[in-house]
Amino acid sequence: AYETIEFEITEGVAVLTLNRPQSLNSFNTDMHAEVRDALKTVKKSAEVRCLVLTGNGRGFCAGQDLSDRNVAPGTEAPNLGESIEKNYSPLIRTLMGLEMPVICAVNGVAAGAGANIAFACDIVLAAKSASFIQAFCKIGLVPDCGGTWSLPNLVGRARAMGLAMLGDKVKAEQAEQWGMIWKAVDDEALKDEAMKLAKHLATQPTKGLALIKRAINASATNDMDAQLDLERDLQTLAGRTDDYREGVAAFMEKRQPNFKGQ
Ligand code: T3D
Repeated sequence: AYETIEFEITEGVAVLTLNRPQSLNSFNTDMHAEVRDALKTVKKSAEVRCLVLTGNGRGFCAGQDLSDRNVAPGTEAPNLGESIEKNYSPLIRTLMGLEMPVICAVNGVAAGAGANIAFACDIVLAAKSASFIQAFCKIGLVPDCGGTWSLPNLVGRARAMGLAMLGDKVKAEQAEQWGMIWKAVDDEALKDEAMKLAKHLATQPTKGLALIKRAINASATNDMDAQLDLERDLQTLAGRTDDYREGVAAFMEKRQPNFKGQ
């Protein structure tokens, strides 16, 4: 059993809940290891067709646990690059590479790496009381977990620069208005809405959704010409799936499709 997270799989949906509420679910090495392990299960499982990431308590995730970084004057600085390389970047690569939709249900404050982990997910729902903070600048650091890539893509350079340099708190509804997230929802409705969406997505053509994710993510760095080529290649793959066959057959027969995720 896990100690720093909760993890369960029901009806094709894996739910990974960060569970160190006393420190607003900040990451220590144990939590990194347990998240890594759970995501390995998600990746391997034939049953899972959607992942939900959320947190327990009043925070979603406050980034790195800073009590592990409080070094005495005169002693050697921690090697943060190593920590990024070993823990944070692989987590982002895994979430963005998972061949299924990843929903982030942001239940409370998402600060530092916590905010940028949310932005690496495919669909972000946030409780109206939740907020996003690029806290890095306040302790002399640089946004990580892909924030310097995802933020300008989401909100444009001017807002990305302001958010990263000032570390202002962006409330969920403003995050929705700015296009940082999919939707802000009432606090009490967050879990239900996230699960409803996840269960729906888990019945959809998973391979097709995974290809959509690849295309949209690649668009941030591709030009139109490269993107047209990529769409051709991905459509070739999509066109060979059983779910595409089923989708067309169901349309022609005027019935609901029964997608298997294959
Ligand atoms: O180091 C590396 O490996 C490199 C990678 C870095 C990635 C990063 O994420 S760096 C950025 C680290 N995160 C932060 O700088 C955010 C720190 N937290 C905050 O600024 C505030 O806690 C919040 C704005 C998120 C929330 O504020 P508030 O007032 O709602 O709550 P609070 O009272 O500050 O926090 C509640 C408790 O959680 C408190 O503990 P206590 O006093 O009740 O015992 C607080 O110390 C603890 N907590 C919150 N964030 C962290 C934390 N403890 C350790 N590490 C944290 N990041």
